[in-house]
Amino acid sequence: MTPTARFIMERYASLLPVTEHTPLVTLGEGGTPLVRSRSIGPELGLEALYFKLEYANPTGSFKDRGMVMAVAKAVEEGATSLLCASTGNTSASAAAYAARHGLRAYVVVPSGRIASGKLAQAVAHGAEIVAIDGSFDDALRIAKQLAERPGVALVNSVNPYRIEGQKTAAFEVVDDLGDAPDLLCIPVGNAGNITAYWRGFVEYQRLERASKRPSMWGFQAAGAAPLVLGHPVEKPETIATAIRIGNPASWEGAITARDDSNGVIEAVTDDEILEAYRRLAATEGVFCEPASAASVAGLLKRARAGASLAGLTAVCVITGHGLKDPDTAMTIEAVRHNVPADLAAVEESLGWR
Ligand code: AN7
Repeated sequence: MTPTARFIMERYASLLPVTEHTPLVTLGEGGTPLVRSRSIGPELGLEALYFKLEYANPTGSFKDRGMVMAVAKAVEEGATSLLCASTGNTSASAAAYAARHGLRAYVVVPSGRIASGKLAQAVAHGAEIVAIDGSFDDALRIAKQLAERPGVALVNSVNPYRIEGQKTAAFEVVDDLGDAPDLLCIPVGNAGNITAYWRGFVEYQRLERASKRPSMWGFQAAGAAPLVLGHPVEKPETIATAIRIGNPASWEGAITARDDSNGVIEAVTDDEILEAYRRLAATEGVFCEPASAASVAGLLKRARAGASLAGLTAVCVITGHGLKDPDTAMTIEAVRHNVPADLAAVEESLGWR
């Protein structure tokens, strides 16, 4: 036996669609840290604020939890290829697991709208990449049609195994805290993740591993907020390219999570996202991608609007790593350029002389 019990297919096998015929697939996903906030939580008067660092998964985003389950079932069912539409992270994850299991990966992405780190991953793992002149929603529509070919497994979150694998993040939160938190703040794009967390919390309460379920606070980017508006958005636009989605596949799941949990789904502007993004990096040591910062931006916004947080325990899901999107990080002018290679010049540039 290898010491892999923290990996989700082993740790939560009895709560997943794992049979004796399901291969154990792992690149080390799951078991991600739940790190306590030192700055934002105390400022907001929360009893405790935690960041669930899903960027600590093997390809740098939460997608690996669902992907490992989808790939295991695809292999079990004899698929030879994986296929997905993606704003970037799903394709990076699919490409990695496909490479590991000798499958082809086909990914359809919106041209020019994928953060460079994510595209680099898909390229490195040898995926077949098609960049369309259209949105993620166009890409998903086309991918669903392509997936009718035999031997091809569609691994977007319309694949039910994706949601099953992803729900294990909620299990881990409860296992780490000893009970469910009061609030779960999460960015929402295609809405698979909020659907999955809710399922996980509901199942854990049913199993009496949690005494309660959290209120689900989902946050969309203001330029891509169909769930807030109540109708699809034709031309979604946001700096948070991961959640630049106008017609979420798991629409119903998100609404159920919101309503059954007495929660909210609200919009945050790009400026609010960037403020939270910078604050997380500069005061918490948490470097995430812009979409992930939407969870914290939303919490800050609701606090400013007067939401009463005193005495509550909240978890913000940090879905993807900051290194995915170096271009956004580098919009902060921080490097002192063209400094001569001598001590005095470096001291001078630092203001030490
Ligand atoms: C970092 O990779 O949709 O609401 O194709 O990459 O479950 O879609 C990514 C979504 C949040 C939103 N944070 O999650 C894709 C893709 C990050 C993401 C989301 C995504 P869902």
